[in-house]
Amino acid sequence: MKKVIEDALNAQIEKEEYSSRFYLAGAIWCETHGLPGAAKFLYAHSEEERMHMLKIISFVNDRGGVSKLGAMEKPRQEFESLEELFTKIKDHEVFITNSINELYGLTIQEKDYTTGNFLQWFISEQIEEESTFNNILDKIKLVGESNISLFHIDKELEAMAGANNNLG
Ligand code: OFO
Repeated sequence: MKKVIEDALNAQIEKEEYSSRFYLAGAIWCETHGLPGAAKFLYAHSEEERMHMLKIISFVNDRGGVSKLGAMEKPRQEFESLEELFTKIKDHEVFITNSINELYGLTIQEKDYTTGNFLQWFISEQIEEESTFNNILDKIKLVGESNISLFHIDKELEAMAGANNNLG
């Protein structure tokens, strides 16, 4: 594996690890603000991000590179509301999509089609994640944040956490 690709994959490993901590911060906020269903959903998503990180680590190591862990920035832990939290999550996923796309572009430029092929899974995953978080955010905006609305959104997120237990 070329050094330039190895470095770019290592940078992505760091972003996925950050994503996992970011969702963990969101889960903690929900759990301490009376939203156990949303917390369950975000804890599960934090695990999912860890799986993304491990997927890349294993690919780098298998292809003759060495995975490197970066210094982690502490994610934000305070949010004004559930809407603000999910807006930040949606923005973060757009950032990750752009990062994966750039990485894919680099593999084309470097004619590393093996890594390009590996990244296809992440490209599809990002389409799915952006759509999931857009839908959740639309729902939160639609119903508002009265106690009864939050109660129902929380139940819905809890059901989604149960349905997404096959973490990929
Ligand atoms: Fe949210 O998909 Fe990885 O970062």
